Amino acid sequence: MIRQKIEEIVKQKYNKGLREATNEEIYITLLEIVKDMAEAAPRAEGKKKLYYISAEFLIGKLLSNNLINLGIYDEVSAFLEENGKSLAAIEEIEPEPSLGNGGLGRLAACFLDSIATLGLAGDGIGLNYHMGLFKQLFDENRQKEVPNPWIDSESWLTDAGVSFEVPFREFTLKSKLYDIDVTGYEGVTNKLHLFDVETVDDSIIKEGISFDKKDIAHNLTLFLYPDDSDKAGNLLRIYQQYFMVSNAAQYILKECDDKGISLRNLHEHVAIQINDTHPSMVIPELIRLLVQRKIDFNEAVEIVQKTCAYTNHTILAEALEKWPLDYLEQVAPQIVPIIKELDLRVKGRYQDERVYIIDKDNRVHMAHMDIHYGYSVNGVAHLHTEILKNEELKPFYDIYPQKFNNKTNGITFRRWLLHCNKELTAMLDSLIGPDYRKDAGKLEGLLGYIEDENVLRRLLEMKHVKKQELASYLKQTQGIDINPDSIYDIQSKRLHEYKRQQMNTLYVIYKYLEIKSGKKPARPITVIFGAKAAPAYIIAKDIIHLVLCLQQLVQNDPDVAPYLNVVMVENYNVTLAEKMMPACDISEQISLASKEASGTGNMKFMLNGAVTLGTEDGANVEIHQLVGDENIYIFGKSSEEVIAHYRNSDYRAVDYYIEDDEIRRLVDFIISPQMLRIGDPYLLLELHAELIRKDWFMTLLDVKEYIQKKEQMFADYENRTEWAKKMLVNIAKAGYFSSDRTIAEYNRDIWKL
Ligand code: C3B
Repeated sequence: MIRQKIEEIVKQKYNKGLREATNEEIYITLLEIVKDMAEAAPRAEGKKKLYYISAEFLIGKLLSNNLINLGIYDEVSAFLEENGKSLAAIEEIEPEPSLGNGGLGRLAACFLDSIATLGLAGDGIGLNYHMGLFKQLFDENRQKEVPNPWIDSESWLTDAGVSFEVPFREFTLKSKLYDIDVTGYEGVTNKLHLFDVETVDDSIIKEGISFDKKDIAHNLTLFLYPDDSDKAGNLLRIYQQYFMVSNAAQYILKECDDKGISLRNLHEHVAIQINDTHPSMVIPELIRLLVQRKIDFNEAVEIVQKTCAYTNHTILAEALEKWPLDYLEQVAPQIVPIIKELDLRVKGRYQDERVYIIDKDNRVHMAHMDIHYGYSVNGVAHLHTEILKNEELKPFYDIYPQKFNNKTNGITFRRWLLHCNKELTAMLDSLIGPDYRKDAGKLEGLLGYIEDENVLRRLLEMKHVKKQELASYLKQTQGIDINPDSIYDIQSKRLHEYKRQQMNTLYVIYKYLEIKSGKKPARPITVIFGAKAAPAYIIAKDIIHLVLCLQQLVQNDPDVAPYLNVVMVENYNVTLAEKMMPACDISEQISLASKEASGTGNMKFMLNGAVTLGTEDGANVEIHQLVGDENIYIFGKSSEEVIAHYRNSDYRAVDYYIEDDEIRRLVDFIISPQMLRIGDPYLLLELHAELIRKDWFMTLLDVKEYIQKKEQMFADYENRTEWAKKMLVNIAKAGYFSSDRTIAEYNRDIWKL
């Protein structure tokens, strides 16, 4: 049936046989078929529906995933092959939608997949950024940002024919809605709603990714997270957020109207999940719209409170948004009196100024509004939620203990196993049967093979195949050479000081100097980085500069290059992650304990048989519990110790630098003559000073233990059978991290769909 359909469409559209059609033409054909099938798939039934509002949906390419979820991947792939075509090559044609930045956005995408897979009614709501976050280029060992256009004339977007008016202080903008179908694995089809403005105009983009930040009608949906280092940038972000939530609220109410739902019973029919604080203004906006519809203010507040739930993804203060009240006034004055009234009610009830919504500097704490006026607050891993309850949000936990709950993150196994690792999937199918695909806990069946030499050998072979694939992909797409017989040690995630890519570079320096002094490793090592730095985050960009300079140094040193390679992949994104996760031997999860809310890359690596080198942070803690001491490498100070250092302000990086010759040797290498010759002295000196004077995320506190653990790991790697057992346990225990489990818990405890 599907074969016939492909041939028919190719014939009708291009007047060609399949053999003669180009990959582009086949891609467009498949796009059309998948869209039709998604449209025809069943819809979720039920009285209540979830709306997941998020500034980011890092969905990745959709073709393969949709083919898998619709159950036609194998057939399409075989049919194309019979006709001399490769589905893998056709997948390359698809541009990756660039609608997210990091873990939070990818989580939202995994969640949509699981919601639809579980047959639940739940749509995503966000914005349709034409140029995405940005595309990362490297130039003179520096990150350069350029626009990342991803919307072709043929795309997964469908004009939904829906439009709302969004009132701002100085003008009104009319929205236009585009939808993307989200079809679950043997599940239902839900929607991702992406709001846009028709007036957006990419010709206003000047050099790099700069543009006139005040030209709202033309710039509103150009970029995700436009530079907010000045006031105009802050205002633009508020414009985007208000546009997103006003459209969301209007859309939700419209769907209720269409279904004949009385708004007084909204919470019985609707759950709204606020993904981090970017969508927090949905609370006052919804209250405003309900009051407009003649619902009494008190009742409107109560309705909204029973409908909205908030997820916290970070304890980093700079990421918890606090908008100056007068900025909100300048953008959307209509919600300001509502926020003030909500704040007054809080102030009337509680004396503790830490729980106020509007602080004494007239800044609006978005998270505080979410907690007071929502019914659920969740963290994203056990440790993170405990820190929220006992430290960061303690005053709120004291007031509302019943609102707090944990939902440890998860990942969709369709994309992060079935799609990205066909070899491992086939192996699992043959060993434990296919049930784990819908019931991830079944992966534990693999444990029965831990003494089976044949299985262990196949696991090592699988890993080698994926390493070769990554090597040839990087060669083809970026001209990078890596040795598939080396150990792949990978750190891929947003670039941030708390994630401590800089600590990894200190290891690279250590290893470089070791090799220079004649101590060669048992096997070559390839340290791979993938990371974008926020354009205005100076130190993060300095760290990228350092990595790229080290890359140049190592690769051009004939004494070292045969044993050590350093590679920073350009423009790390979902597509690259899909190649890197399965190829990884050592998964770097080395954040400063307490700072990584969860991490989800750690789960993807584990599921694909990498062994974690990590701190007791975020979901690493749960990985550790699941796999046991033997199958993970844990180092570093505990979150309690770290929190105590912050509390007592007693961490002084400079002391470690002065008192420890080894640490000083590594840190000073950053500004050694050879490095200053390669890099920009100003940037390297700036980073060097930062590490000694501030080191806000305590690199020097953990670096020695880190180096030691990593050396231990490389030694253990040489016992290939024992290493394969570690791989096997990691895969077998990864079932807990299926986002199907996470979503089932959200539904059980929060949404109750
Ligand atoms: C991230 C956190 O940094 C990760 O620990 C977490 O796993 C994910 O969210 C998903 O929960 N995060 C992010 O990507 N962007 C933010 N602004 C805040 C948190």
